[in-house]
Amino acid sequence: MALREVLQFPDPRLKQVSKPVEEITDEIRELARDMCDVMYDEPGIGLAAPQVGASIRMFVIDTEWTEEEGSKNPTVLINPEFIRTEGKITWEEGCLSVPDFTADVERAAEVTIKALDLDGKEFTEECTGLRAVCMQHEYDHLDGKLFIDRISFLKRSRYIKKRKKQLREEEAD
Ligand code: K1U
Ligand code: ZN
Repeated sequence: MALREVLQFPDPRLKQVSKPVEEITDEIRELARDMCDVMYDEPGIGLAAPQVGASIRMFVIDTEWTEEEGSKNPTVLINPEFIRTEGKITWEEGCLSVPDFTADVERAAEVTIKALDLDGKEFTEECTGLRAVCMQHEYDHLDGKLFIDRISFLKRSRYIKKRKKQLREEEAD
């Protein structure tokens, strides 16, 4: 089965604020499955619905899986909300929608997040380290924000210039 395409910066759809999921239908369940397939195929440790062109508040995350280990344990979060954030941590982030770039980003070091699962059941999770960072990164996608919106003006401008050149060269090929 064909995988859904991951939208790339500067696609304007990545800047939209996503809408809450009103009802967990079969279509939503299928989208969540497709998003997991894309996340493991890329590979990534998270993926938000807007990255595959669906402007709804849902993301998937699996910070444990590695190609070598092979055991997949994705968490699907629908209509997520942070109910606690504490401390500060700096992590070098990347993004499947921001090709060929990583940068240090400061985030909360510990978070508690509340969300619905695919059965519509509410759950909370407390996390730290990479998982906390990834939760915040994916949540940002739901608000139309990318990690490059959280770095200095100079670093962002340099990346945008490099990306525009890359796109011009791709077009010329
Ligand atoms: O949102 C995304 O595009 C996924 C992104 C999530 C993320 C990475 C790093 C810090 C915060 C959030 C990625 O997964 S980029 C790829 C990546 O980091 C990775 C891929 C394979 C193994 C380990 C990491
Ligand atoms: Zn991302």
